[in-house]
Amino acid sequence: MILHGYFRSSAAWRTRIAFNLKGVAPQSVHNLRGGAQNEPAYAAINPQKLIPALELDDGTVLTQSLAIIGWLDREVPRPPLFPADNVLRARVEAFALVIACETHPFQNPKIQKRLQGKGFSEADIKEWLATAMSEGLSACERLIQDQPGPFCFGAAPTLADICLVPQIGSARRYGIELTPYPKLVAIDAHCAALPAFIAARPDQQPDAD
Ligand SMILES: N[C@@H](CCC(=O)N[C@@H](CS)C(=O)NCC(=O)O)C(=O)O
Repeated sequence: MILHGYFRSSAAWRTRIAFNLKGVAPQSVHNLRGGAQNEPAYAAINPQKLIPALELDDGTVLTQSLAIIGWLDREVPRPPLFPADNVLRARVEAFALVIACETHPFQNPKIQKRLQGKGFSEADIKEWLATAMSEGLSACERLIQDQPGPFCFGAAPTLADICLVPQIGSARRYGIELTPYPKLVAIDAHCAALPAFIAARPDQQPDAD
C-alpha cells in the first residue's frame, strides 16, 4: 500500500494520523515539492492532482482524505475513529466537514496562485485566508461547546480530532490568533502528547524542510 503525501499537506497529515492510530504503516511517497502533483505521472494516479492518494496492493487508487480514512476505519475497525452513537457520529462528521470542505480548501497553493494571478495583493490574500480560517475555527469551537473533552467528542480520538490538529497547525503557520478558540487549543495540546499524533507531524516526515 502506498500513501502519496507531502509533509506539509494537512489533508495528508489527517491520513497519517489515522494510519498511526490504527497501527498500519503504508509505504510513503512524497509528491508536491516543486509542483510534482501537477506532473502527468501523479495526475495519472489522482486526476484531481491533489495530495493525498492511497494506492492499494491491487492497484486501486483511493483519493480524498476523508474517504481514505473511512475506508481504513472499515478495513481495520479497532480503535474506531467514529463514535458508536449515531447522533454523535453525525456531529463528528459535521465537524470534520467544516474543516475539510469549508476551511482548508482556501489555503490550497493552487487557490492562492489563482488569486495572485488575478492581481490580488499578498495582504488581501492573507486577510481573505485569515477570515476563512477564523470562520471555520469559530464554528468548530461552537460545535463542541457541550463536549467535556479531552478530545473533540469524548474520551477517544475521532475523525474530528484527526481533522482539527492539522488545521490548527495551518492556522499557526499562517499566524492566525488562536485565543478565541480555547477548547480547540486544549484538544490540540492533548493530541500533541500522543505518539500517533507526534509521528504524523510535518516535522517528523522524511521530506520535511
Ligand atoms: N479534499 C481533499 C483536499 C486535498 C488537498 O487539497 N490537498 C492539497 C494539499 S493539503 C494539495 O494537494 N494541493 C495541491 C495544490 O494546491 O496544487 C482531501 O481531503 O484529500
